[in-house]
Amino acid sequence: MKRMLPIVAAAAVLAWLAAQAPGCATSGGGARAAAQKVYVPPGEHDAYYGFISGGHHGNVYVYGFPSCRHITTIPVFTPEPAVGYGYDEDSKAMLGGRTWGDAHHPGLSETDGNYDGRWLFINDMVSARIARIDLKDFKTRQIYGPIPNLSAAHACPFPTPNTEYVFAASRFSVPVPNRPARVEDYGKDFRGIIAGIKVDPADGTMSMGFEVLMPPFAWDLADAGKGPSHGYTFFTCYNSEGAFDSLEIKASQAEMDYIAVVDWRAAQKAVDAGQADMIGGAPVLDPAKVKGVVWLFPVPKSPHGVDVDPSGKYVCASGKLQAEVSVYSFEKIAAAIAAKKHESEIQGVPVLAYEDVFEAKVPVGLGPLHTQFDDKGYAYTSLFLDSQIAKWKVGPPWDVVDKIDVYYSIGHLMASEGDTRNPTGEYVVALDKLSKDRYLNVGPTHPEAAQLIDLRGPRMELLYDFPTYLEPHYAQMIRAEKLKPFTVYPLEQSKHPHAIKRAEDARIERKGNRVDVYLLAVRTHFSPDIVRVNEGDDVYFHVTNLEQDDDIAHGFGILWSNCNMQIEPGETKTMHWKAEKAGIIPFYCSNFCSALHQEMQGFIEVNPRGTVLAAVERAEEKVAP
Ligand code: K7E
Ligand code: CUA
Repeated sequence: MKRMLPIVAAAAVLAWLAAQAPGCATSGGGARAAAQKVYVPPGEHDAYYGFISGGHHGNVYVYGFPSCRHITTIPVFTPEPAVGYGYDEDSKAMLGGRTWGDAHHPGLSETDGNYDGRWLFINDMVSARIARIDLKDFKTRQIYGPIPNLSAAHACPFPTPNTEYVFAASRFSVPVPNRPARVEDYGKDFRGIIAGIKVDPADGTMSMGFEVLMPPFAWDLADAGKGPSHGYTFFTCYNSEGAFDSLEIKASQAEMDYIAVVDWRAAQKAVDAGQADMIGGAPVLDPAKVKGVVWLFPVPKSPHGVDVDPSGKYVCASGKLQAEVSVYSFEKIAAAIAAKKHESEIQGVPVLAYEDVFEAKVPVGLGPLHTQFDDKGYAYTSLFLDSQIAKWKVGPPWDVVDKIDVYYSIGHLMASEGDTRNPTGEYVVALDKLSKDRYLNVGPTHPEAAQLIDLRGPRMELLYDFPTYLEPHYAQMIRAEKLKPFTVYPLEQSKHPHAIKRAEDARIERKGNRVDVYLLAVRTHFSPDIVRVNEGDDVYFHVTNLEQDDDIAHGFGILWSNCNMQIEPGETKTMHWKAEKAGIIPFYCSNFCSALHQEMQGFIEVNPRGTVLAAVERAEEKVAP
């Protein structure tokens, strides 16, 4: 620079400034150009669905991209009174009495390593559960777990390329089986678990596949291999030091922690061959006794994310306390496994040598956490400490080609179809932990922040900022055309045991203290709209919405109670209500459905105990003109 003529230096500065301009969406023409790229005209739809985890809110937020509009929230591990999730009998049973979850990682189902739009899985870390959301109706249809022996399912669910399995691993090791123990006996009595949960290819039903006993490290994140690495799943860990107190110091001592490589086909085979011990109802493989299922290899400095590139050739790990992403070659891993080349063994798990599997180090910057990919051979790594995303070349010379600032302290990032064999390379969304000054002040708890970034040009370009509610971790983005959700539930296909399909079937049945009300909801009345019961009765309202028109949902709310639910067109739901005290209790449609929505109401007449009522009462007996 010193020998440069001043004018050349000035030109260089100007050129540099010009190069920065596309990244600066906050001024003048740049802002206008960016606004056009997120603008979805009224009446038109977004190109992508984004599924963003709700963290300790226990649900999933659905956004449209590129508009960044919040479209809906899917309740998963947390009750949602507006729609009656956790209030009607089926969803209440599914939640099993739990009312919160900590949802970190949405995992879209895949076929051939590409999102297929059938299901979305998501973990509840705290109770080691996995939920399946059906993308035909955006409803949670199964909650599997608590998974036995496993404590804190954080590395979860990360589906395999044909959704053969979803996985879970212990973030906090505990005794296996859990029993009274001294924390000081951590190294001796505590164990981690990696669980492979089978997914039924026809309907997505999850069931226990296998468990593998692991050293008591903090198993952190995972990713499934694809292409050449299909059949293997990779798990990072921290605290290979085995600390059980003051982790911030004691778990950051060692230069290296590990990635575990699980051959899930071999694990299932070993279980099917009877080589597992049943512990807590799960078949558990002990690597000290069963070989050829799991290996470790060293990774620097308390890694967090592990991400397999679209080709399936490279495994990329982010050392939180390192300024680099470490890349490993699957070809080398497979060769070391085949050659049985181990440098040591930890609790029966063979350890491959770092030099035998290592491929490259990419100097991305400070605090790397997670990596996503595009369609042009580039990777994007979130940098928590630098509040940046680094773009780098997957393959020699493994260099960083671009960086962009984000606001602030990014955790995960979501690229369009970024976990598949064919990312679309259009967008990445930064999921930031702190928003600080980006939005109107709403008191000490600020919203989280997210940023939409365009990947289509030579440099990353910030397009838009949007707040999110507590607290996204990971998210996935899928092309909208892959999803074809129902607009109504076809009445003739209803398999609900208490569905009614004709108005004349609406009725009340009484048997002892149990009353079953087969209630019809249709614009703009309930039938029957007078329900007579006795004090002390257990009343089950089976409400069918007989509508077949788009977007005509009815509500069913009972006064002075916690009972409310929403019934969508063609749907039947059951709600239990206890007739505590004689008197009159109104009920009403709680979801605005039509001009006469206010009139959509009824009365429960609670009679004194022992009042004689007909065993069956048909609604039309009263309503008939
Ligand atoms: Cu990085 Cu739970 Cu995937 Cu938060 S995790 S960021
Ligand atoms: Cu039905 Cu409001």
